[in-house]
Amino acid sequence: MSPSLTSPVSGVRKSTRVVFIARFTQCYTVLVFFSPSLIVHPEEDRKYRSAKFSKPVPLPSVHDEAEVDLTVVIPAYNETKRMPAMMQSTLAHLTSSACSARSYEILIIDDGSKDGTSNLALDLAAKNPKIDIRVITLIKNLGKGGGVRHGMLHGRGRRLLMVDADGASRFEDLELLWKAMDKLSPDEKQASIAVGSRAHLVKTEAVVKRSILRNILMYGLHTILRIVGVGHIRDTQCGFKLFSRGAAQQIFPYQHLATWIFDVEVLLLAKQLQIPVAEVPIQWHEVSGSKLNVVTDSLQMLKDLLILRANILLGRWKAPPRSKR
Ligand SMILES: Nc1nc2c(ncn2[C@@H]2O[C@H](COP(=O)(O)OP(=O)(O)OP(=O)(O)O)[C@@H](O)[C@H]2O)c(=O)[nH]1
Ligand SMILES: *[C@@H]1O[C@H](CO)[C@@H](O)[C@H](O)[C@H]1NC(C)=O
Ligand SMILES: [Mg+2]
Repeated sequence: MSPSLTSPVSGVRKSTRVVFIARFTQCYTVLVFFSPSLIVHPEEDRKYRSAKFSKPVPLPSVHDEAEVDLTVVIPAYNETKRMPAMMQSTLAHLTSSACSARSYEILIIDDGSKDGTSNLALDLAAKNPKIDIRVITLIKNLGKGGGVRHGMLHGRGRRLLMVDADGASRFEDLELLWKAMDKLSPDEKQASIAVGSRAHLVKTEAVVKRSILRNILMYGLHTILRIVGVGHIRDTQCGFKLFSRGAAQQIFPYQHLATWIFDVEVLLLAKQLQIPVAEVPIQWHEVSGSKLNVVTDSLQMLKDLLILRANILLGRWKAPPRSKR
């Protein structure tokens, strides 16, 4: 073939390639600009108060050896109204015969509340001096994901449970998650996860009673989640999830999102690390006073899902496999 025939073609190819690279670089720059970097907490955040210590003392790390069987991580933002009842049922179960063989601690992470949530939590700690209730007061409000992550990184439990402060889940259902995790692996050093699921409630009163808008958004979210890659989990957003210490060590240091979508990131990291996840149907009832703003939080969620998907596709966000550390 004569060069005069081939050169224009390769010239076109070259210029489209240049345009593509330029576009890609632009998109990449925009992504980097909008992506949050790993959360770094100020010194004050890495301390706790309790019935024993009214002055803040340093928190231990999840990378230390476990000291208790269970850590209960409660993210709380403006929760003075809803937390007392939730704590009552939590303590009732933990002090019942079902848990008598289990040592535990409770971490309440007050995410920069404006309503005295920390004081309420400290009162609860003072009233229950035999129970290890630790109150962590974050200086700045980060979002639920930031609160949960912080608790998970500073728990001493062989297993760590995250649970909402509103009491929407039935705390006794911890036993269902516990048994499901026993089946995956009784060894806390092995990474395993058991998540509560409300999928079986979708056609029942508990969910139908929610506003139409919330239900439409729920179905929309599920469609997007399938695209994002967590279609294998039927209910990603349930606020009742149990992690083995091994799983918490491998996942939470690498969690970027502090907002509502953090559950999806955590489950994607688990999938990438091939950590087994059991989904367990649990009881749930809607509690009024939700902190979720349907309109603004939905837009934020959509934005976070795009950021999450793009960062994972490009390999910017990942957790190193255990063997490589
Ligand atoms: N750390 C932290 N926790 C928050 C924030 N907003 C809400 N939470 C906590 O997240 C949990 C769930 O919040 P809810 O307001 O119950 O959310 P919801 O709308 O009921 O959502 P569902 O329970 O999934 O239906 C509670 O423990 C809140 O205190 C926040 O800004 N920071
Ligand atoms: C938290 O409480 C403060 C003060 O009462 C209020 O200004 C703020 O809007 C509350 N935030 C939420 C999400 O309820
Ligand atoms: Mg709730």
